[in-house]
Amino acid sequence: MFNLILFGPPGAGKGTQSERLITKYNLVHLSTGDILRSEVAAQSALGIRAKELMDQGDLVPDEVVIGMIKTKLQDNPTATGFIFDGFPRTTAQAEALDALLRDLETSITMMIALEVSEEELITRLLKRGESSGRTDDQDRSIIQNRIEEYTTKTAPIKDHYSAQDKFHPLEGMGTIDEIFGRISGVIDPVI
Ligand code: B4P
Repeated sequence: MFNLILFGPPGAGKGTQSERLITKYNLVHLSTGDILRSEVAAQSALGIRAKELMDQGDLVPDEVVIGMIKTKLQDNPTATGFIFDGFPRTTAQAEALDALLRDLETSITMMIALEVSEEELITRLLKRGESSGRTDDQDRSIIQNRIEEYTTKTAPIKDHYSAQDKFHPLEGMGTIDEIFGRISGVIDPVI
């Protein structure tokens, strides 16, 4: 199996690049942001609880997202690989993911981290907020909080995968095509 973590701050291009990568490499896309937003839309108990946190730009509790990922892994027993987009976002989530994959007798192949300046992140997210209807993309202070959550709770995960020799930082500025080319350049020799 080929299991990729696409990593980066909010607005780095994880969702955008994942859409292309799943087609090129025939992978199953697991985006915790998308799964949470579908729970919110369905007004499930989980969605109602998550909405308040997401609207403020705070992370949803670890046990909630770990449970979601576990279910999705079980739902896809014949997958040839997964793209994890927006997960893991804490060290506890990274440790849980390692254990879940171990149970399936597989592991993370690599983590690709998209590096983008804070100014560009804010510009991209505010632009998406004009059309997406996403509350968390429309307010500069909420975007700042999401970046702060990333810096304090998510960025340290780099060390977890660096220690396993799986961490690949990449320039995330440029056109979507240019960045896709850079990502493919890291994956193609391995897959
Ligand atoms: P996510 O849905 O993961 O939100 P995101 O980080 O904003 O998405 P992404 O980074 O994929 O956006 P993209 O760059 O593609 O999370 C939302 C919320 O859900 C979190 O704040 C949290 O509350 C919760 N959550 C999710 N996962 C969680 C977890 N594991 N644990 C706890 N809580 C969790 O797109 C951004 C914009 O940039 C788009 O408009 C795109 O068109 C544009 N763009 C992309 N690439 C570009 C480029 N090269 N140039 C110009 N624009 C570009």
